Formats: sequence, structure tokens, C-alpha cells
Amino acid sequence: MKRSLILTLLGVALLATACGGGETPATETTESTAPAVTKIELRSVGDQMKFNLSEIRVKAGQPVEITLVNEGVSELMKHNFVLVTNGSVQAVGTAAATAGEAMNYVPEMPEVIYASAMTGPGETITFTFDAPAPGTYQFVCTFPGHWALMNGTFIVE
Ligand SMILES: [Cu+2]
Repeated sequence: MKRSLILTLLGVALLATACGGGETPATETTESTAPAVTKIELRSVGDQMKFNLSEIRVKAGQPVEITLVNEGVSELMKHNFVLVTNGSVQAVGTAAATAGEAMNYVPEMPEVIYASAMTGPGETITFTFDAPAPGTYQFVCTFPGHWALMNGTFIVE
């Protein structure tokens, strides 16, 4: 009789300990099935023909989301983001002036992999594209006269 009472008390004590230890087991999964997105913020620096980044690194097979912030004030400070094959910044940049405003200053060339819209001073745009195959590429602003200063390396790892 006395022994069974002790066992009962022990059982209650164990139950209390088990409940106090936490209600949910540590098997919670918050994994998402959506692919990871590489998010990049690219800014033009003030009223200069200059990007804040000289190099962008992304992962192959992932979408790239770029927020392009145009910090300019002058009407001449229109900027875009054009992804081109390595070594073609000058060719694309000079052809862009010929392409003109009707083409949004983006020439139709195989060297052009992706082109964003053109931003005016004070504008911010966000766009997404799939990272190309692993390798080295370049990005450039194709507004006339900007390509020589506004370009950088784009690496897909
Ligand atoms: Cu520009």
C-alpha cells in the first residue's frame, strides 16, 4: 500500500517534469521549397556616372533580384543595368548610342544577356532574372556616354 503510493507520486513527478520541458519537440522545419534568391542593391552614386559596386557575385541556378537606386538629380543621370558577355562593355556601350531612345539604349546584340528598364533621376526599380551559366560577365549602364565609367564584373559561381 505504502509502496504503491510512492510509485504513484514518482509517476506524477516524472509527468510534471516531462511537461515542463517544453511542449513542442525540436523537429520543427521551416524549409521553403522556393529557390533562394540572391538580392543585390545597386546604386548610382549621387550625380556621378558611377555605380556603388564594381563587382557582383551570384550563385548559378538562382534568380537574381536587383534593386537599382538612381541617386541622380540631373536629367542626364539616367541609368540602367545591362548584363553582357565578358569583354563586350565597349561594343555594347557604343552600339547603345546608335540604338537610341526608341530602343531604350539597349542594342540588339548577342552580347546582351539581360537589360533592365532605364531609371530617371531619383527613381528606384527592382527586377529579377535567372543567373546565367557559371562564369564571368560584366554589367554596364548603356545610357549614352556612361558605359566607360559605369561598368563592373558580374561573377556567377
Ligand atoms: Cu548611367
